[in-house]
Amino acid sequence: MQVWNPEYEQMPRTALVALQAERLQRLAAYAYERLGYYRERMDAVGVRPDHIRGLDDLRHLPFTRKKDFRDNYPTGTFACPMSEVVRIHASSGTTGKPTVVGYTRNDLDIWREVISRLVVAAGVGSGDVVQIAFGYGLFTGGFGLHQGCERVGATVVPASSGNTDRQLLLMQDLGTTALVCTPSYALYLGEVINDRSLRDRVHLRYGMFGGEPWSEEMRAEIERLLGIRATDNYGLSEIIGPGVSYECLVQRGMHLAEDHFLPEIIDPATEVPLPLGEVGELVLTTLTKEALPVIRYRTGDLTSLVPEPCPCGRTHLRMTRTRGRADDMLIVRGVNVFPSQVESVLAEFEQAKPHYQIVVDRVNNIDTFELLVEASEEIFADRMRVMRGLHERLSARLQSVLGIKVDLKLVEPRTLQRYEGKARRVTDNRRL
Ligand code: DLL
Repeated sequence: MQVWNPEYEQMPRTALVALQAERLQRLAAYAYERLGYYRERMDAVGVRPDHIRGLDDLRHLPFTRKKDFRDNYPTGTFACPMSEVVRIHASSGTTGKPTVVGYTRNDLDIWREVISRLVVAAGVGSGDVVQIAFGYGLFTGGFGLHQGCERVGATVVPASSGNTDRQLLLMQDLGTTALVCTPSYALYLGEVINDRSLRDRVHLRYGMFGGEPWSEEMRAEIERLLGIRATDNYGLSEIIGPGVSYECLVQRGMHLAEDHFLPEIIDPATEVPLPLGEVGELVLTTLTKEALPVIRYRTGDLTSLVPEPCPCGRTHLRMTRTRGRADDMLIVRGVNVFPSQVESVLAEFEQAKPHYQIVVDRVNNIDTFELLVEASEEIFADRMRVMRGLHERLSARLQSVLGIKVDLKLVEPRTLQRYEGKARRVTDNRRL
């Protein structure tokens, strides 16, 4: 298995920890000096940069939240003058203004470096034709993957998102070997390729996916439909974009680029750091960023860090698939429900497809949870009895896993919406 930068990706843990500690010290001083909101918070608890001597001192530093980006909109979070910022990206906030992020030339070099690691870890390199179907623009997906793919010497096709017919044309005519997009879009492309009997005309071998939560079952379906090896890749705009963590071909968790991003897992309620291996909220500190240094950013993403070393030889810790953000969680009749639970249940039923839509509402003060699921072609045709059987078994299983009664509707194949970018499977009509 290829490794892009063995010196750093396979650095012995003791040396890595020493490097992180040194970089953390430098970061604390840099942020204290340049960003008023860190200085105020550190002063408020009596912490000075020279108190930060090792990784154990991280817990003395303040947390950063999404709200800090809103309060300092658009560029009050930048630690250097605009003349040193060479790139801007933004993520569309769920409410109101976008989160604006900036990069110096050095930051772009770091980004290119971590994406190169991601690409090589996924099995892709010089000789591959990589079709990037993430949006190019303010979203970090398109440009983020682009620069690393070029760096490793792959041929990049910057297709951007959408226009499925054109994606398929390019894929066939240019001999695309690796696909980059959200897992939702990969699933859709897989369906279309099979429906149109194009499998013999596309030559995909690898997929580098990310940007949204997906399940192991969905990976299996995408790999089957497209005949590829697919890796999961995690990142967020506030930290750098894609490239924060990436899977190798062992496909058991995503290696965090720990020389640049320092992870912690905390209990989201108490904010207390949890021991290695436990599930909690991922908190990230950037160790080398110049334009937008971030200390202890509360990602809202729930995951755990894997203590065991990876057979691939990389020494950087792996994080497990995120179950989604803490704020994806729906509270329905007082019960906590994650859309990812629905997806795992659907995967147990061969006759149900992984396409679903959840509609939550409140009728006469009672929460309703409607779930639309596509049934497979075979059973939809005219086999009412089989459909009824599936409906009964799936309803019962959902109720036992989710702990609430689900109003299940099986719908015709290919009638629910498909997504070119990140999927939006939940509509919450309650005015809470
Ligand atoms: O989605 C960056 C990215 C682009 C990552 C392309 C990977 C590939 P944002 O738009 O700021 O940035 O959204 C970040 O998306 O906090 C997670 O909740 C979710 N997310 C991203 N990747 C994954 C993943 C990009 N592999 C937010 N699994 C994060 C689960 C993911 N959730």
